[in-house]
Amino acid sequence: MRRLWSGLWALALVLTLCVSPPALAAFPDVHAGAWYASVVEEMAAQGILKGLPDGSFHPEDAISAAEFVTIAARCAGLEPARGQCGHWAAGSMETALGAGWYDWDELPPTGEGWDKPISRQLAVKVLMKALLPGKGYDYTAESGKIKDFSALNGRYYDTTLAACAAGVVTGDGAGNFRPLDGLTRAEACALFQRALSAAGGVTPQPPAETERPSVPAVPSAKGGVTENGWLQVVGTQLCNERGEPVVLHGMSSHGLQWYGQYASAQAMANTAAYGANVFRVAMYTGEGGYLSQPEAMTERAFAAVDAAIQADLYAILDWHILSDGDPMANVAAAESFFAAAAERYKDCPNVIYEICNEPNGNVTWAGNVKPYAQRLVSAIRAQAPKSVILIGSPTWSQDIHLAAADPVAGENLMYTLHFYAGTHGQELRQRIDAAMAAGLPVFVSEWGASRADGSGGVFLEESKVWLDFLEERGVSWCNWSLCDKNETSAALKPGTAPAGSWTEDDLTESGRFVFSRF
Ligand code: DCB
Repeated sequence: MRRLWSGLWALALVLTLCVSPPALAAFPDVHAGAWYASVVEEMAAQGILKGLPDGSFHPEDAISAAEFVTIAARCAGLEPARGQCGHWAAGSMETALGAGWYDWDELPPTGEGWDKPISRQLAVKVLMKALLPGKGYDYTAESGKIKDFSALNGRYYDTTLAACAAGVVTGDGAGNFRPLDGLTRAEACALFQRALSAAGGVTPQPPAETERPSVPAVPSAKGGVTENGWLQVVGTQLCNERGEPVVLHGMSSHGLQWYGQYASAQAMANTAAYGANVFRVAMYTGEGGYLSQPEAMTERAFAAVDAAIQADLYAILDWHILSDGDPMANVAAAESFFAAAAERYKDCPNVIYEICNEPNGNVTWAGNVKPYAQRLVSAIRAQAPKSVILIGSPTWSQDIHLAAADPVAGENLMYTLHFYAGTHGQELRQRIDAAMAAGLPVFVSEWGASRADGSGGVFLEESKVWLDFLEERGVSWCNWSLCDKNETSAALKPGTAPAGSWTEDDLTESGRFVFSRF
């Protein structure tokens, strides 16, 4: 009942925003002596607030994320979009997300968390992006004003400190911001009022431009998901929704359990700015990965996929077996992971499933990898009938000749070939030609400019021969890896900040070469 009531309240509040009814007297549940009485009354007088039909205001209830974002959207004059889920706030939420007021992982577009109290740090971010974008501040001066600054997540520094500088955020009586707590409807009104007045009134602002990294932008000739839509495999060629050949180029993450910070929306936007249109999310199974912490790794992998989606990239979700060489060893875990992934992303054209990175050791195609692939293809197909699925092969995904002789039944299946330019050459290239001639669709979901152990070299001459070869054949690829580890296959120099944009100076020899080939 209470939920219904607060939902109605939200609707009434939102629907009456920005209209100009006659000034209202204070709400019966707003007492004249309350600290927020004048703020609420003034906002009511401006027509920004109106009570429920019974005239009440519920000032001490926590404001939900959907309510807060919707009010901000209306104050900023943003047109609600069509809205994909059935929630009453879906239209405003979609527009606000598109305008960059918050990220997918903060408030997922599925509606999850929208009716929960919004945190103060997120509320202030939304408010600042909506009404005072680009507002400056002095870091030392403003951070010194917040007693519990250390409790603030770094991604909210900018907006929180700018809000302090603008006088929008004043802290509680003790000088604390309490970033993770919620805020009441009364407090939210106070925030909106101060931000509106700092912004010069209720004049709608143009939507803030989504932040773009300041790396030299090489527009992709191949296009992202917006341009290409659902992928399909026609013969041996990867094609877009219209059936035109498409080639994907991009980076693979390193192990998410170690270098997850380079699988952020910013990191992906940085590669997209250089022309990448795909990102591979390498979720190790062993070595401290999924098998030892399934929930945490699932969350990280999904967050990375969401970040790729946000950057308009195709996202390869990679079950990164390595020390566990036989995929059958953990087939039940793989089925449950991919069933959950396919359920979550079944309507999403971005996602490509890579079911076993590199089978190795004592495994055969017929005895281990193919039966595994058949089980995983069924598990994924139960949810996602047409998404592209990538299948590995024995010897670290080099034995595509075995797959070509005995392929898995099904549509939109491709087979991975992995190479390292310092180790593998002509022989493997011939294998690709033979496999494709036999009708096998090939995808190079991982290659490195180093030796096969990730170090040595770099072998740029050999890499160039390889990439030219793939280009002539329209074969897609991802490079190992987007991280700052001190190894030659890493694309970033040690210490490169994951949160900012990157210049040529941040890239390693391998990184410069690879990024130039997107
Ligand atoms: C693959 C793996 C990938 C591995 C790279 C480079 O393994 F898919 O996970 O990455 O190729 O070896 C490396 C990282 C290191 C990390 C290590 C263990 O770069 O930082 O310490 O994983 O997690 C291959 C590929 C081919 C061959 C051998 C391996 N091969 N291998 O042809 O012999 O031994 O991992």
